[in-house]
Amino acid sequence: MSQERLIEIETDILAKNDRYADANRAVLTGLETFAINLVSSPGSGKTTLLCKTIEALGDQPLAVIEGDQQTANDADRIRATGAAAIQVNTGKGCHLDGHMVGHAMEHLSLEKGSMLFIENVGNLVCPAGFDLGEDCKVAILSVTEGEDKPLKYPDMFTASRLALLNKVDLAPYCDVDLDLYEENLRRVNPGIEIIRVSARTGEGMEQWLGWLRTNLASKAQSAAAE
Ligand SMILES: Nc1nc2c(ncn2[C@@H]2O[C@H](COP(=O)(O)OP(=O)(O)OP(=O)(O)O)[C@@H](O)[C@H]2O)c(=O)[nH]1
Ligand SMILES: [Mg+2]
Ligand SMILES: [Zn+2]
Repeated sequence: MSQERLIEIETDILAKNDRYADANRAVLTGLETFAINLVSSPGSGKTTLLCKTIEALGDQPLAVIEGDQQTANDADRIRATGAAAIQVNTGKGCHLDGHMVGHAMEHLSLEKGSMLFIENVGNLVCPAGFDLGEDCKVAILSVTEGEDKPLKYPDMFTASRLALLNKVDLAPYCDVDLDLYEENLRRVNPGIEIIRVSARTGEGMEQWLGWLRTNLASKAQSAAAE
């Protein structure tokens, strides 16, 4: 296949995805629901952090869409907290797309004023390119991954509004420089917000919960103004 034809197909796929994403966004705006697309490499702690977040949010209405190539493990872990979760298995696919998320949303009865957490497939590359109709991407980077990851995978960190620097409880054992993590995140995205957290010890959780509540409130305000 020629290079031009490949580019044509890729452009078609992304344009189609954007139409599904726009439809999802319209539904979410109508519901004044704040949707975040959680992106990271495999094992950075997305599900663990989500379970802790759900427990800490108490009676805040919310739902979760879980993306993985195989297994229902993560949706099962979320449901164990009492929250509603839909698992999407992408098979050979390596990211969620707007169409998959639209179908998953049909199976969730989202209340007005909810938070919708979409845990993407663990992959620091293509989830950056696929809009799901979310309000923002939140990148999770754990301290065991290496300070250079934002420089090596800049698209993901450029596309994210917030970076959660997770597993800070492990920092003393890993010979890492947390300031350098932050410096490299800001080199690729000067406007990125950063919160240091530990899903294990609860460090930083209050700040993260505050960030979620503030963003939900501004979503409700802007949705009401539309
Ligand atoms: N020490 C420590 N371990 C953590 C922390 N957060 C997650 N973990 C551990 O990291 C491992 C991976 O966590 P998961 O929550 O499954 O990671 P994930 O990003 O959801 O993984 P995938 O969905 O497979 O991409 C588990 O063994 C967790 O217990 C943390 O803050 N500190
Ligand atoms: Mg997970
Ligand atoms: Zn992919």
